[in-house]
Amino acid sequence: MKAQLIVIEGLEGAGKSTAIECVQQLLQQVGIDQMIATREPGGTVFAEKIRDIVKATEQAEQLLPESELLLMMAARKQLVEHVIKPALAKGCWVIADRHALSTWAYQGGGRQLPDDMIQAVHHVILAEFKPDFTLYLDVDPSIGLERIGKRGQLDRIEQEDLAFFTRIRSKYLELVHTDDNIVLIDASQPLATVQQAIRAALMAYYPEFS
Ligand code: T5A
Repeated sequence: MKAQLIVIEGLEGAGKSTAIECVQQLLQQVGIDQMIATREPGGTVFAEKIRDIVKATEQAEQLLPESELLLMMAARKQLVEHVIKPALAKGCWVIADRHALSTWAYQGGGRQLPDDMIQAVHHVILAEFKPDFTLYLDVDPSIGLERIGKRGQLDRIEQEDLAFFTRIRSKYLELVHTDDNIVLIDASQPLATVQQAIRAALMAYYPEFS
């Protein structure tokens, strides 16, 4: 079977890190041993530097939404060309913690940048490149923020108000229904139930796994 790009999306605290482990376990169980996990922004030397910039709470000046959009896209371009495409080309599966849907949700929904601006930059950077399958972990922002609040310091984006995250969730929900390759998982449920739902969604999408 051709190597696939599987993306995990969702708000902060939705449980993406845990979901990635769950996907990795299932792939191993069905005999896929060549796989890597990526995160966005990040995953290459330059993309990790961009990650530091966008997450830093100490900002010498306000990072404008348009600049944030371009930084996210620059990080993605580095990752796609230097890591994701080469991995897929040699038959290695890629499990990604966030990808382009995050930009639509955060910079589009959260920052309220117009769709045509995002589409224009997206097209320049990625053209027709897209994930094979996406799991969107849906959680009310208040639950996600409560989960991450327990780990202490919040980064620049995590410090935004509830309305910002509510707009992001609305955008995710709008987009999920426009693409058959995206499956919504109710991530407010107990961890074991979420993991069961993730496995079921993957088995349904990839009948070869059964
Ligand atoms: N961003 C990113 C953009 O604005 N635009 C873009 O284009 C891109 C790509 C990335 C930031 O950049 C933004 C989005 C982000 O703000 P990040 O640190 O990678 O920053 O942030 P997140 O991806 O949101 O990572 P988080 O760690 O915050 O969220 P996760 O990975 O979803 O959460 P996870 O798995 O670490 O879980 C958090 C806690 O909840 C518990 C876990 O055990 C953990 O303690 N938990 C549960 N508890 C109860 N029930 C469940 N079902 C649970 N699931 C998890």
